[in-house]
Amino acid sequence: MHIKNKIKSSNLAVLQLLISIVLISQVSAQKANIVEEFFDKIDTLIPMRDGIKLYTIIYQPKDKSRVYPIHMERTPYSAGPYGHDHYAKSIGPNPGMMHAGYIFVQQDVRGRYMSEGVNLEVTPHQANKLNSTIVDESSDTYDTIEFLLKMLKNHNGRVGLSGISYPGFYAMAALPQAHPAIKAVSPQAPVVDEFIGDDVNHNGAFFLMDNFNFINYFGSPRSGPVANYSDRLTDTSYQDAYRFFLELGPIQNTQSKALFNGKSYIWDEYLANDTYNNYWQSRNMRPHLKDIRVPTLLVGGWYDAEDCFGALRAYEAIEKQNQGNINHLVMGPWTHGAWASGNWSNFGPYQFGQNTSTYFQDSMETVFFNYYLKDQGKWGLSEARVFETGSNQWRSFASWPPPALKPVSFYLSNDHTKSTLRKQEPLKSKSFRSYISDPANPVPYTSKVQRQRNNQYMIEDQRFASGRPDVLSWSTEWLAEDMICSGPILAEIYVSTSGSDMDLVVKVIDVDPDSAGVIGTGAERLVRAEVIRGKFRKSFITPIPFKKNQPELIQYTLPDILHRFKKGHRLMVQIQSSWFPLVDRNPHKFMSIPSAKSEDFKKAEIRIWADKVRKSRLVFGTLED
Ligand code: PG9
Repeated sequence: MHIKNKIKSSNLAVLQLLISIVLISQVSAQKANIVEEFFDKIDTLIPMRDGIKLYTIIYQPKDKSRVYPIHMERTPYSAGPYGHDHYAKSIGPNPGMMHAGYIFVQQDVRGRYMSEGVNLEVTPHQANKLNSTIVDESSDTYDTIEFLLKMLKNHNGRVGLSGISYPGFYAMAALPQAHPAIKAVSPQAPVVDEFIGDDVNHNGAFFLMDNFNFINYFGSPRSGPVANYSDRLTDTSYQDAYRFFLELGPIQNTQSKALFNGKSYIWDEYLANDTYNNYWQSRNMRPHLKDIRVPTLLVGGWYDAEDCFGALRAYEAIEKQNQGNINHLVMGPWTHGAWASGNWSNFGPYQFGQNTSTYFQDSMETVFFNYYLKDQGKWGLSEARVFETGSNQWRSFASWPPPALKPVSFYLSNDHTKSTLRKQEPLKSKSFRSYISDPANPVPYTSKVQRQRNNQYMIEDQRFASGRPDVLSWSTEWLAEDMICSGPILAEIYVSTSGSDMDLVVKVIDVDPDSAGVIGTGAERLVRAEVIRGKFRKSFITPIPFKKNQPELIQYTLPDILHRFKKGHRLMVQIQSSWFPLVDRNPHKFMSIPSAKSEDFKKAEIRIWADKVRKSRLVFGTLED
């Protein structure tokens, strides 16, 4: 008893000591809050033209002896911390910019967190704003800037915007009908078209796991402005995503009482819109990226599982629809938003030999904004600054894709005992390879048993898949020379199915040497992969069924690469018809998949044709060294 008390009292002393250490460190942490030291914070509500007020946080430099440009980020993920006394720990797109002399503005977009109004999924741009009730992200940005320019004293009249992913979309959406004070915009991994290549669907195939997890968090309803949303829509404490989604069954089961149960209007919209109808077309920003006079810096990651498409295709749309404007593309060895991290020197087995994220921040992002918003420094970035994977080096190009690209076709060939990938056209008059695609046993997208998406799936060794009977491989001989492939990859694959619908997944792989005395791992590293839902092969708007066992061409584009297949490696192509649970399962029956029932999901025999008549091939843009 006595000893126990002694222990208790000594524990108490330790506890008191710990509490005082925590308190002291909190006080010094508060003091050390660099943002609070150098900035004054104002929280305000800014009225839009339709009367809706958007919650806006302004960090103004305490030093009022000079004027500053405004850098703004508009976000659906909270502009907070909220309240005059609550300061963010860091502000601005990167640490260097925080100290470079800017007024930083963070805003909750319409209908999110502390802003009033209704949030729309990737708000459609309204080209004709006939009256003040017609609003969009461009008009909300415009009205915010008008207000800020009048309200703030120490600005220089110039505004820049940036953001990553959804905030990247909001930055990009400020470009059409832009406020004249906007002088520089950097959309980073912007969401550009959610049916064709970003987030929600790729070529009409529904990205089940990511959408489910995203909406579980983002889809929480609110009845008005909130500093915090209540809990997630459902408890997803599973550990094995593959098993969870397989056991879940058809996607309509996500609406069960235990799961979403109609609580997220966005999820309802995803399921209700399963063709490229007006809902998705109105959310395609590409047609609106014209008449742009503002310098733009598009940023994306080769390993971005969410919006690699968006960065590439937004750059392309601006380039094609505007003459003589300043438009740059930066593509690095990054996952979604990794360029904003403190250190990105390696990814999985790849060592980049430099910190690629701070390189971007310090020599591109900050320089871009300083130049266009403050006339400071020099801006000499080439049109496209792109990281070459496979050799780990940055390269500069006068345009993207590089002007000197030479198209080279690699044909799938079954002419020899081994299935090969050859520059020669196939010779056989009738040849195919086939597999059974079974919705009860879909091909996993990763070898890892994980709850969340395995971020490394985009560079994962595909040997876990190539051993399966429902995954087919073709590969070149060991390369005698380095081969540099660049730009988008065109896939033209002749398929037939015993069902009336099918998915096609084409994977481009770099095979490490493992033979002929060369030391290597034999790894089949994914370089690029993409899916298309077969019924959209002719039109994303009007799907059409397959005729049983009748060969047909599926032609589609895989997102760009800049990859060096080194001498001694092989180029490999793998084909499969499921990629689970990244993509929901195809029932192999022509129908609206969100209304499919368990009994609709059937096995199908898929044939991949490779002969004189049906020349299945991949076309790469190749570059001289
Ligand atoms: N990629 C995310 C997203 C944007 C828009 C819709 C759905 C998802 C994001 O990271 O913001």
